[in-house]
Amino acid sequence: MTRLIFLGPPGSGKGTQAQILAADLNIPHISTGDILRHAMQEQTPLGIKAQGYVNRGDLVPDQLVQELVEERFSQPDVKSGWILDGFPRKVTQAVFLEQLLAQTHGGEARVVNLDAPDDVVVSRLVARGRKDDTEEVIRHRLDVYRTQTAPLIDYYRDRQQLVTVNGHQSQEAVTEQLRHIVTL
Ligand code: B4P
Repeated sequence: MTRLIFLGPPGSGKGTQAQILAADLNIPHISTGDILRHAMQEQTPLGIKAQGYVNRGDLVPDQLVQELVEERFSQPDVKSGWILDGFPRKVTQAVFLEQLLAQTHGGEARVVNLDAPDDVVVSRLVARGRKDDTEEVIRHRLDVYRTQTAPLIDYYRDRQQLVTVNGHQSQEAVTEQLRHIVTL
């Protein structure tokens, strides 16, 4: 069964690759960013609480994101596997996820660390042009990534769950490598 977590700086290709692979494998693609943006668009209580953080490029408080992940993992489709994209983003979230998985689906996830240099991710995101894709907000998201999310690389390496893939290649080349990894 495929259980994958995508780590990496904003713009490294997490969402892009997670979507392709999940469709290939016919398993859910769970993107906390997509769920938060949908909630913001619908102006649900979660969306209203999250919007300031997302638009500034700050992490949304753990409790809000953890509740939405817990709710998503209570749905039956996750029993056949899943790809998590954008969660966990902090060690506290990783500890939460470990406990949640122990209670529900058991088994460990593999963690794909998609890596790409800052100048590459900035130009990709500026070209995409989402509301939080202005150069100033992107630079802030990169700082947040370095201070809060990058420690997860060592966290998962120590647990022997980590595989690193160079995200600075064509989309097709990255997909090819990931397809290889999921068949191992
Ligand atoms: P996310 O939605 O996770 O956004 P992201 O990190 O910017 O990356 P994304 O996955 O969308 O982009 P990708 O690299 O695929 O997070 C947004 C915000 O939500 C956060 O800032 C935070 O506020 C909040 N949030 C989410 N999860 C949270 C959590 N767990 N805790 C707290 N807050 C949370 O693609 C980018 C662009 O690059 C695309 O245009 C794509 O076409 C292009 N691209 C991809 N691969 C390419 C390649 N190989 N070559 C050329 N271009 C490529």
